[in-house]
Amino acid sequence: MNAIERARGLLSGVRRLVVLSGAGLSAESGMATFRGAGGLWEGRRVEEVATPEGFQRDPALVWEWYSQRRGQALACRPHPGHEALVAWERRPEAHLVHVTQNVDGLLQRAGAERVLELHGSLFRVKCSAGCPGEREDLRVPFPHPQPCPRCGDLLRPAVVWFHEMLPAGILEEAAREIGSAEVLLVVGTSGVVQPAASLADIALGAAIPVLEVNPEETPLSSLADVFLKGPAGKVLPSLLDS
Ligand code: BJW
Repeated sequence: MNAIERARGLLSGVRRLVVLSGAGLSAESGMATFRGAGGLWEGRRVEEVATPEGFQRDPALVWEWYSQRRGQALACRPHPGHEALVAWERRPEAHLVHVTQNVDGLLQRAGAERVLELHGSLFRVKCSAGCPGEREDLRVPFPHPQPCPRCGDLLRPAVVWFHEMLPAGILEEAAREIGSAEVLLVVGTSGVVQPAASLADIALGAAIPVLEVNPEETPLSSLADVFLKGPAGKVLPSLLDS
């Protein structure tokens, strides 16, 4: 039996599926991943654009970067991998939850309904001084600097930068969903950024089958029940279409 047949066997009869995704899920739509050749971090100091300190130092530079990323995301379209996930989610009696590190909104644009955005969204803004609440903002380019209507401090993208906590309660919710899943499907993440990377440990520790889709091996590949080597846009339709 080959890997795809074994994976399909593990999915057979399953209702509760959690999909833990990363930048690789959006790669075939045209979004750059972060790490590796041609990645967003190549030739760039992460601290400049993806830390609270970087934003304090140069908010205009950071906003410019996120305006470009918004524009890029809006120009992309979901691909057959997203569509296969959403078709599975729409099966009668299916309970599929997406736990995604992606901030590009592509899963939602494909029609996904239950999406936990661990690292926030390119399309929301919040107060950099911590006033509660976030609001949707789809403008490209983003006209900056914009003051928080409550306190006058600067608005910032509602994404999670390094050294920041994830949105309140989201990690616990993701952990609960994974703990009660019948299968965990991990797609397109290098698995190096914490705490998202550790979520797969919950499934491994509870003997919940873990399937991984990625063209490259990751630290999870040798631990997963089935490693499906290949791009999401090809592997997911053949894994999930019945
Ligand atoms: C394909 C494909 C195709 C290609 N099909 N696949 C413990 C130890 C050490 C450090 C830490 C630790 N705990 C916390 C830290 C610090 C830090 C961290 O993890 N650092 C590591 C890098 C070492 N974590 C944090 O700071 C987190 N906060 C936190 O822990 O708070 C507690 C705390 C408070 C105070 C002090 C200290 C701690 C927050 C992390 C936030 C991450 N934010 C970013 C930016 C979001 C906004 C934006 O988009 O600009 O999130 S960084 C970036 O990495 C982004 C991603 O969501 C995240 C993960 O990357 P992802 O998605 O895996 O992408 P890649 O590029 O790495 O991988 C792509 C994969 O796709 C590859 O495997 C390809 O092969 C594959 N692929 N084509 C399928 N077609």
